[in-house]
Amino acid sequence: MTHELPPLPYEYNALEPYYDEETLRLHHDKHHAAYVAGWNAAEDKVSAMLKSGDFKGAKSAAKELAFHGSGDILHTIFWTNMKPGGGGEPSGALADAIARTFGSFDAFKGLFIATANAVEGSGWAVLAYRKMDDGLVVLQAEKHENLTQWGVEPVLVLDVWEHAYYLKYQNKRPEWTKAFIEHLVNWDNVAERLSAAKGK
Ligand code: MN3
Repeated sequence: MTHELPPLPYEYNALEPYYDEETLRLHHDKHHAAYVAGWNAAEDKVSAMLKSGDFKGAKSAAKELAFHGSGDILHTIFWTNMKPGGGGEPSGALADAIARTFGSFDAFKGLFIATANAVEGSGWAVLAYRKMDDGLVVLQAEKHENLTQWGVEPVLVLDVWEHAYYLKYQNKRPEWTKAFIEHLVNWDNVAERLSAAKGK
């Protein structure tokens, strides 16, 4: 799949004076575009590895998928999270969920801004929905990813912490991962999870 830079849902000067035209132009046309290009390049690398059977580049490709893919996903959400004449307070179900989780809108706002201000280096503050328990949570993302893609629903996970395999496999993680994929995966469960995540 080729990823494309989504157009802004408003003019470049539409968020003035709070977000200036020059910054928005650079941010969207240069920075966001670079993440889209990086994501496509990383996927090309993966395709090449799958064709050749040479997986030496797997680690760097995974890092680039996480970084550039998350960069595209977060910016795509970010542009639509803003509008001319925005601000104020939410209403309806969102307001209810925020009040239920954080106590009040003002309390949420305090937490969200403090979280954003305290990001170490480059990153984001994120209000996220957690499907598992129908929960809301405020998080930081260092860089864009560390090391996930926002918006994904895990359907197959493999624990490679040593606690997951050390007693049996000691330091031989590749034996553990091989055993997992060849002998342990419940693909019916993975299929069910995928179907549930798709909502059908
Ligand atoms: Mn940015």
